[in-house]
Amino acid sequence: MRNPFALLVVLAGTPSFFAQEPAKWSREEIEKRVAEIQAEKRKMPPPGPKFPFTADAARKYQRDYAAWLGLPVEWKDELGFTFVLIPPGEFRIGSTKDEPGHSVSGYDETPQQVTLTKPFYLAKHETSVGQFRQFVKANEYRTDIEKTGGGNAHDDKAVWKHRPGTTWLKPGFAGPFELKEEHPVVHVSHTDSRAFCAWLQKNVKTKGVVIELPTEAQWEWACRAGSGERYWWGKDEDTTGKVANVGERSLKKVQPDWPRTVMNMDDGHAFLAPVGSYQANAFGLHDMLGNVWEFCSTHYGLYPKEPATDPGDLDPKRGFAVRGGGWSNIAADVRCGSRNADPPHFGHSNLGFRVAILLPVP
Ligand SMILES: [Ca+2]
Ligand SMILES: [Ca+2]
Repeated sequence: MRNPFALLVVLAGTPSFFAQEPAKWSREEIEKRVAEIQAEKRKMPPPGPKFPFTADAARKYQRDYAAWLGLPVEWKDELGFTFVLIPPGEFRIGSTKDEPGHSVSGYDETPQQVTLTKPFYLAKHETSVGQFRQFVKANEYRTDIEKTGGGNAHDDKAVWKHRPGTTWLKPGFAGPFELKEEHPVVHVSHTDSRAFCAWLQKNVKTKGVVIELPTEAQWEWACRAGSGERYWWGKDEDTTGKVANVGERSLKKVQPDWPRTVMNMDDGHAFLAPVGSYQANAFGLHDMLGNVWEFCSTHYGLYPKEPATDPGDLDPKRGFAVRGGGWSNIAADVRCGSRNADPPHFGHSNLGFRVAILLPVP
């Protein structure tokens, strides 16, 4: 090629080009920049689009907000985590009564107006087995499920129950499955997830930078990426098999006695899929819906009627919120508004977590 830059220009015009190459920032550099931002006199941030907004508006707002902060939209840390900047904003959490699947599992989804005032980084993927392995090695950590002799999984008749011997290394699926480092970690409890975040937090030097699970409100805002519909991709159930790993024909194929309905399509994975196997939402996050349910930092509870700013815990007597549905679930459980809750030491073969970095800016 006569002009070697021509290819770069062509590639740079492709939206996915930069998305595939996270910026070369280290965690130290991110923290250093956060400390600088705190010391600066900041002008007004770019205004957020009015919710609901399109995928294009979400991407533009995310880019503009990152540029305003002088931080990357995406970067990769030493442990192989890619983080994506989620700008702050205002949205409607929950779903309306006429939404098919609304509160189908008995959990409240009454809509509430929510404002998030701070940007944060959210892991582009669910935490993987490989990442969790590094944590276990570094801390000689034993999970809650290892201590209690097993988590919940389906038996060979697909009955969901406590299964002795299942762990994060032996998920116990009732069909052929080979666990890889790229699969999302399961059979980890809320307590284990928090211990993992606390381990990452040890390296943080900048005051106010907190590595945590996302709150339920942060999770749903990030999942929607502007969508006010049932799913981040729109109002219709998936029929392509390309956007989320759910319970569908490939599950029934390897497990003919599966007692529950599956979706009438093929997404190529009966159980866990390697993280990032499906399309990302407009903010660049993979598997927010499907693959595994994800623990949030906050307790489940009824959404208050009044609008809330940076909402936290709801009902401390209830379990911790888990979100997004997973490989065994069907359309109604894998909506942006779907909720569930689990106690702090419980884990199962369809539940993992995703890490957030909370930023004390602007
Ligand atoms: Ca599937
Ligand atoms: Ca998920």
